Amino acid sequence: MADGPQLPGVAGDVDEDEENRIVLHVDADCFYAACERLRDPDLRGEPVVVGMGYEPGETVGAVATASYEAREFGVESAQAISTALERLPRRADLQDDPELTRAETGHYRPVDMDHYESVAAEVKAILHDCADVVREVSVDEAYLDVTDRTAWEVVDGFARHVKDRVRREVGITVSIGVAPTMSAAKIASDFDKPDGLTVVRPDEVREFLSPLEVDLLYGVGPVTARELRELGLETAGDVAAADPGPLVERFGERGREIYDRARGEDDREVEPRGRPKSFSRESAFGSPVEEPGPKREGIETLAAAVADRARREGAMYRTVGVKAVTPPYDVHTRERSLPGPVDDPDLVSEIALELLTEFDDRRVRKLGVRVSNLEFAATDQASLDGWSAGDRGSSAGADGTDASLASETAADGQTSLEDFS
Ligand code: TTP
Ligand code: MG
Repeated sequence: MADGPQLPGVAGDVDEDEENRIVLHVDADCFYAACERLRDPDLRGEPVVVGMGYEPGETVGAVATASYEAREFGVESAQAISTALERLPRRADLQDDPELTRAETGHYRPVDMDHYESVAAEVKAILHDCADVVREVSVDEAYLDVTDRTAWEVVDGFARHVKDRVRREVGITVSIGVAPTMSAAKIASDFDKPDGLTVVRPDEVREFLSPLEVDLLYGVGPVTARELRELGLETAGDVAAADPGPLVERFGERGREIYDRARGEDDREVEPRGRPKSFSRESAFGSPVEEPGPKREGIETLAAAVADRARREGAMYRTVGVKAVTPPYDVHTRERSLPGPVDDPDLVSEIALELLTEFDDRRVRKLGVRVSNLEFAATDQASLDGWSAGDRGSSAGADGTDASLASETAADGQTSLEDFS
């Protein structure tokens, strides 16, 4: 009976810190369809399919996404549009077919990335407000490290607050997974979709993963999953309990990774994106505007906001651009480059106004200003990186089924967070 009771955790401080990282994975629910509902409230509660190629005469095309009501009919992302139309005919074709009932039909909408990116920017601004470290992975998906903002005891409330803010301020729902690792958080966000919140505490990770099908593990697509099954490994728990030797033999380094992930081990840190490539801001009019006055005022406000943001980030710019969206939804961009980088808000405004003159007698529904060709003060270049491939943690991504989206945010780095206010 020499010493008093030992304080738990004194020994492995470092390990414990790692174990206790709190990672949120946030993923919007049926994102493109949710965006369509924002501008057309009649679509709420209805089956909605967003995709290409459903207009009469078109034969090729695919589903980008389907609302959860449309998924009930068997419509899903990446499906041929012809299959989707068989399972869920268009509401627009209702009167042509006496056999059809209204309840068997759905609404089809074309993909409009410009609109979805505007909505995504609003969501991401909120996420950046809620966390110091945010990694944007795709247009509707991000990881947040919130270790310094909350604690495991209260993280449910924290995550609910994030969900509430997005719903109130943007009008769409997101699902959130909370876990001590990125891969478990990613799986958790998908666990209870839509509008889900799943918290996996550090001592629950193995138990949480164990019953899941191997397809859900990071880096496992349909082909790998089939091979794992052939080895008798059906669930993450099977993989976790297996001898890693044959896995490494069969799949190489990736085999080790699959094994680690199945055991809940993942030491990747949430790293923010590298330097933004541009700063932009855009704003929509309530209805299309033709008079030059309000258009010029809009451009001046946007130019000031963008220049201010660049200055706060310590960035100089060499190129100034404007965007004008004319009805129905035609996007025009114009830009001009300077001989060298500047930090000059008046010049941004002046150039943007000049570029706008081309649209003086056109109706516009939305305007934007962008500065690009950025140069940052040399001092804090240390964090310059973050364009690694293989970012997408989803098993779908690993098999390339959703390549169409991987580049959405990558194309412009953090630009999109600033868009639209
Ligand atoms: P996801 O987050 O995979 O899908 P989702 O948001 O529509 O639905 P969920 O509720 O299951 O998260 O992808 C985000 C958006 O990316 C999606 O709304 C449309 C687009 N997308 C494609 O264009 N093609 C695809 O194959 C997939 C999977 C998505
Ligand atoms: Mg989503």
